[in-house]
Amino acid sequence: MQSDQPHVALLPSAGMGHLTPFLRLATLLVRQHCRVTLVTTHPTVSLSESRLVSQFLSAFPQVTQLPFHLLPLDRSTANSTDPFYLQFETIRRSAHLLSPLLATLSPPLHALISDVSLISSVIPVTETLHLPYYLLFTSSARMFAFFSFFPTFASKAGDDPATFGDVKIPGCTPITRSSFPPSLLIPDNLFGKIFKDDGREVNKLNGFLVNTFEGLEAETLEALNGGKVLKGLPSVFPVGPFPPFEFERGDCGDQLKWLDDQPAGSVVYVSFGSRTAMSRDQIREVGDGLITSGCRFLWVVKDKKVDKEEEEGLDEVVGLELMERMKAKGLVVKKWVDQPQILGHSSVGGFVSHCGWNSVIEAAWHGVPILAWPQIGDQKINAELVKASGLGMWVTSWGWAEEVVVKGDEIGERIREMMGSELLRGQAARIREEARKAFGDGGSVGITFKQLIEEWKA
Ligand code: BUP
Repeated sequence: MQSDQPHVALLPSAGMGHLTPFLRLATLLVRQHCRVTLVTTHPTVSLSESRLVSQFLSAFPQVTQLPFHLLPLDRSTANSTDPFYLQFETIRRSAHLLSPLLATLSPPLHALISDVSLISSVIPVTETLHLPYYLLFTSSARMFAFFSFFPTFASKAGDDPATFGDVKIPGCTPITRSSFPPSLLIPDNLFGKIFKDDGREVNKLNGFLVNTFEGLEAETLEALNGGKVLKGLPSVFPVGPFPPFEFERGDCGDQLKWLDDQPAGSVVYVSFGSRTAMSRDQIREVGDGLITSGCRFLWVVKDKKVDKEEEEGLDEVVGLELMERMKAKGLVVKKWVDQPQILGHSSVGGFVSHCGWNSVIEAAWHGVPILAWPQIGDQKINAELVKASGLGMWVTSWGWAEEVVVKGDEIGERIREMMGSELLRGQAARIREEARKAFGDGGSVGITFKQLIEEWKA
């Protein structure tokens, strides 16, 4: 470790979609010879989170772990049933405990990088410690523009979700009300409250790191850094694409072996991320759709929001008869898979995805076209971008998970369309090239990290 390199603490919040990019960022910082402290919250919501933290810490013994034991949350005072949003709130209400923990670190910190849902609770900590404060925004730059503009937009609409219309963010393609995260349209919802409280404070931070790159989000990055979205907004650093790293590798031998036996580009990979609890009816329509498509497929089934609650097997969740019918062309699993390795396999030619941002970046990294099917949260805003960038297609009429059950025939038809599209394949390949160029020697990732490190050392 070079003694003049900065010491940076990372504070992720909850869920694999947040933890994964934090650990990828930590890896990149270690590679840049930074000293890294990882704040690990206890307890975590899911088993996958604790497993990934252990894998990371074993791979990087030079990283300091700072355990952060959370205070119990009185749930009657937090208006949500979502275990991940409740965890955000638990961390927020425990944040004051961080000051003494961070103050004892040696050598002293040069910066703290936290997750998005923690901003207004972490500001008092960084102010007390006179610590530069950065955010790793774990979604797209487009979603970040929406997040930073939202308080201005909402206050003009009298802070009443019933009156919210489409939002025209200066310099960005407009976002329709139907793409807003549904929780923002529920009055007094916990997520909406955090979103607005944090959004109001963005100008107090030192900067924002986003796992994106010019080749994917040039227009929005220009609007953000050109002062169009919000006057006085601190710099937005496009530090992506974050590639997947060795420490994340999971046991996926069975799936890779199966993929090895399939022709190049013939398999559609289907996953709706780590937080989607799909209904039984919809799961069965997806199964029918996969059969109807005539394509080979690898499908990750999930019917609970949190992995600890996944008790039933595939035969119960999908149904024996459907499982039998799917055997000829597909592999169906109900467990954590190594998605980056699957997407990187030459037999995978398309991805039916919920458009969680990490999944989008992983598809871009491997040049795999996406059929977007957003389920919750920021995913429609990401899906708009997937479509606009050419990385994939999106059937907007499919709606949010809880709104409608999409029929198998239609799913099958759209999968066939994506898998047969030369145009999408070409566009995804071009985006892959852009992603590799950004990450490669002399690319924007290295330049941006250099800039950040100089800023931290100053
Ligand atoms: Br499920 C699953 N294996 O089986 P997103 C997910 N992943 O490697 P999300 C696996 O988890 P939010 C599995 O590669 C990605 O890195 C996947 O993050 C990995 O969506 C990560 O794509 C999931 O951002 O989170 O989980 O819905 O909505 O918070 O972004």
